[in-house]
Amino acid sequence: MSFSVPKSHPRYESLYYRHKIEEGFRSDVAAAAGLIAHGRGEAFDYLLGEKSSDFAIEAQTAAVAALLVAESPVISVNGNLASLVPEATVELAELTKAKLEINLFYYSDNRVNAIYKALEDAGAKQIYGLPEDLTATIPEIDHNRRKVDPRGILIADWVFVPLEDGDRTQALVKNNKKVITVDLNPLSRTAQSANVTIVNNIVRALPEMIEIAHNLKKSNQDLRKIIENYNNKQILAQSLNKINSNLQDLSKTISDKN
Ligand code: PTJ
Repeated sequence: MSFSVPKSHPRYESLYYRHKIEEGFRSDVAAAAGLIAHGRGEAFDYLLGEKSSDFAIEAQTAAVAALLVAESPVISVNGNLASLVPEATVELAELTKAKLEINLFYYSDNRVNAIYKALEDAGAKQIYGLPEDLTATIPEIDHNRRKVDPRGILIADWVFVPLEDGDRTQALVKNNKKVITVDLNPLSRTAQSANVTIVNNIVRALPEMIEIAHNLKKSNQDLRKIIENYNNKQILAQSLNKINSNLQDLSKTISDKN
């Protein structure tokens, strides 16, 4: 199914990414529930003004600094991520020397293989988490996501889990791992329990993180200081304030029209 919406359409970008997630669903990359998750993300993005806010850029900078200083960073790939931004995911992994591991909530061998192909087509050279490699477990997780690759998430110090369900983030934190997430819903359990929460749309966050990685690698900034000075609770509070102020501005605009 080709995408035929003209670029002049006022909601072009939103429709384009809807199409990507739909395509992902048709090719087994995204789960059916991934479509629902995407819609929820869209609703929060609307409330956030569909822009990268300062608090998102700050979290993205801390996240990239963490991936660059990590001893064994891993980017965990699910169906939504692989449908929406496979190339940017692979590029960020290369820049930060993070491993790519497929890890699914709605597990099936078919979906793992479809995501493997999407990442390979996007240029990935090494991909962890194939069905035969899931020989280790994260004990605190009581669903499919407990099965991990012993060379990847099991031994990671920093794990990047974009667009994630809540249980696993909490379990990873309990297992002494530091967790970075991208989640447009600042109230989700993942957003609340991660060490670095990027409240932004993944389609903006990843390209911006790639740019940040290039800049940080060129600069002589102290990356550990960036991480030390980062306060995730403040970032979450700022994101809620942003939603609040956007709503107040919108309601004022509407009432001023009367
Ligand atoms: O591919 P699988 O089987 O691993 O399943 C993936 C999904 C996303 C279906 C699964 O992890 C899930 O059910 O996740 P949740 O609990 O719906 O959480 C996903 C979170 O991502 C929600 O809080 C959404 O608001 C958020 N989200 C959705 N789309 C975006 C997003 N955040 C940032 N950018 C988006 N484009």
